[in-house]
Amino acid sequence: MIGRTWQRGARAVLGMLGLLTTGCMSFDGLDEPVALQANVADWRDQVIYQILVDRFANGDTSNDFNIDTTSQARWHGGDWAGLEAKLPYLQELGVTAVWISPVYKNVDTDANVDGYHGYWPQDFTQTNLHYGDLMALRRMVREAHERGIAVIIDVVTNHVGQLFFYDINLNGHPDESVRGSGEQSDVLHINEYDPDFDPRGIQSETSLGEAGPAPIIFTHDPASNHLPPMPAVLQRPEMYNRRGRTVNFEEPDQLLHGDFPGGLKDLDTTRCEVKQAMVESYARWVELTDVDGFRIDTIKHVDREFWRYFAQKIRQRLARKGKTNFFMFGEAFDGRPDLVGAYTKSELPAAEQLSRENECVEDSLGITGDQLDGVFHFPQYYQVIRDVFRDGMSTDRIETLWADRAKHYGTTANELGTGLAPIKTLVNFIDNHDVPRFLFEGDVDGLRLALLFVMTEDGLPCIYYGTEQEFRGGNDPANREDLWLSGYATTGSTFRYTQALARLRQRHAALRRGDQKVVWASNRTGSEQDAGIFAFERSGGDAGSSYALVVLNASGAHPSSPVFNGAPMKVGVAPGTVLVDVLGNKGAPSGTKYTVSGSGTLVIELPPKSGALLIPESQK
Ligand SMILES: [Ca+2]
Ligand SMILES: [Ca+2]
Ligand SMILES: [Ca+2]
Repeated sequence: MIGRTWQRGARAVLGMLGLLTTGCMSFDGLDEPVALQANVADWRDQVIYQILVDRFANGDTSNDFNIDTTSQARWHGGDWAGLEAKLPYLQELGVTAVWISPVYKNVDTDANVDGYHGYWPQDFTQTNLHYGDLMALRRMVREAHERGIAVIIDVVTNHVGQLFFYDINLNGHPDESVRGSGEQSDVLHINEYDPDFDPRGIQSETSLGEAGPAPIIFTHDPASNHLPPMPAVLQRPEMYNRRGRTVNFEEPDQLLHGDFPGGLKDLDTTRCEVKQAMVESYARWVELTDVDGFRIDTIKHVDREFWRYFAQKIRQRLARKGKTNFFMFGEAFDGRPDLVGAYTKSELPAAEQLSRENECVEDSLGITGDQLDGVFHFPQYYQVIRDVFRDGMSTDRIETLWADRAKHYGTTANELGTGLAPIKTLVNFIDNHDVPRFLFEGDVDGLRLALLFVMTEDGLPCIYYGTEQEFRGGNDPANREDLWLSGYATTGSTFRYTQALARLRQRHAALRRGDQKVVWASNRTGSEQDAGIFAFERSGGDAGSSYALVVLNASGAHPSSPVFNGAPMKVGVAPGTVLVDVLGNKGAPSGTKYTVSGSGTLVIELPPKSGALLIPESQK
């Protein structure tokens, strides 16, 4: 029954699209492209909202096959039609860009867990039928654009889903084999779907010993969508690293070339065919839908040369077709700013390596050093969102993090990119689908501070769906709640607070485009004077005369002020300037005024865990 439903859906889509590709690397003849255009003038103006499509809104019950809403690890029924219907909700919140789950066809279910998240690619050329067909995706994107909302799709280039096994014992079947007696030798369990890493490649073995590289065998189970990958070039064994499962992420060979735990088969991203297939697949999704950017999964598990090729060839191809200002930002799940920032720097490889990389180039545009336009600010997640706003550590951690930014992140714009240096378009987030939600261990006041911070600092704020509804799920999958459980209420205090911040960010150019300067940070904690205070100004840069001052008290212990040993905070506006708190906090309502003293200092006291957003009265 369930299998038949799936096949009916698959046939319907194939029928609609015309025909299935047969040759390798052929994507032509499938569908009509749409007119591409740049829908975003300046990415710094955007407020991104992250959506797990399966969990956001269910707008079409005809695609609800295999769903089980009683388990967090199963399909729940959300789709693009649902997202389209809820665009007014996002508009009301102040969202200007959505980042959605990967759009292609996924492994449907594996080992009793479903591919509802979209990170288990099977067919890069077709839509995930749980989310809808190509027309539904196009309609949603078009409707979003009409409402001034850009669309970013999630892309995976590191791996495919659990699509083959290593036939280690050469019997043609996927086995779980056990070796050793436990007396003279260790007992060893070997799962042919997910054997441990071997730097030589997974080896086959018989009773006589090793017998050369283990063949890989693709599985055929339409009911769970375990089928050979598409495009067909990915059915060739040499397209994979075939070294088995990563057990030590600190070991570079394993980090880059091991199968991601769960049996996600690692592509050989140094091969021209793989590089070209990924550019072809993902450029095509843009050409079919006019989406505006890529959020790129697991970048630190992919060879660096791949990012040069992928980013440059995507930009060149899309720009030729009218899609400029395309934004590509990556996810390196790591707290080290030097590692994360390295993907945003222009870095030409040594001559020999460059010449090898250029062998994959089929046009006249040779490889340069350019990589991605931005990255998730994971170091900030750990060092600020968690340490300062959730756990109350000293605010000089923020100053330290910011001080080193120019050293770690790219400071020049990529050719044919967003027109902005990556250091200006870091993606600042509080929650995402891979970490426990802030409220799992933090409190609402701390969450508000974090929201104030990411919505006013340099870079792009990214709100994870449900944060505005005060969802508090823990680790994956508990942090992937159904948004419909909230009733999409727009009256909750955190929804309203986020909305107010988004509006203020739109109104005041300083909050989007101004340079950033720390005017107060403290290494004190607990009951010490000025503990928890952090203050920064945004002005200058591309903000004209717009000015903003943000003052936070992250301390939960006591009211605090930016003053230490009698020396108050100095600010960058003229003596006598009247600054207005346009946000309001627990201690003072919106509209409260503060006057800069004759010596350029400002006196302000903030209750525990609260913040103020100060704008000159003349600019209010
Ligand atoms: Ca549905
Ligand atoms: Ca076997
Ligand atoms: Ca890899």
